[in-house]
Amino acid sequence: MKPSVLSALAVSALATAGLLSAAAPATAAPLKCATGYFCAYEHINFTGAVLVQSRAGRGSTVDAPNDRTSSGSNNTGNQWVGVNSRTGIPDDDVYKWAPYTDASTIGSANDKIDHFDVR
Ligand SMILES: [Ca+2]
Ligand SMILES: [Ca+2]
Repeated sequence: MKPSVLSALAVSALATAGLLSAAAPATAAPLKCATGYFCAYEHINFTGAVLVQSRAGRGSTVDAPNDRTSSGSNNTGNQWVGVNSRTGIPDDDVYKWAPYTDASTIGSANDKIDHFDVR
């Protein structure tokens, strides 16, 4: 091949590689939760819709879309407790975030939390 053809092929290969990497649907980037806030996410690994973004103080109850939370990030100095509301029997604390902790998955509490208690 002539040098010009080789370079054209190289450029083409590079362009193709670039397009492929740009189009590849890498796992969704985690959403950053601001300092001082607690954030709850629809999906694991801090992805999907941000269901709760709150800096409510200790003693607060923070409502959340029912049965959707799958991960959460606690950037506050308070404990945040995910609560499953129940009828006829006491509500159930299904997951607890200690101050300044993240949970990329929440095990058996997945898609159960209906509100958060800040303690
Ligand atoms: Ca979910
Ligand atoms: Ca529930």
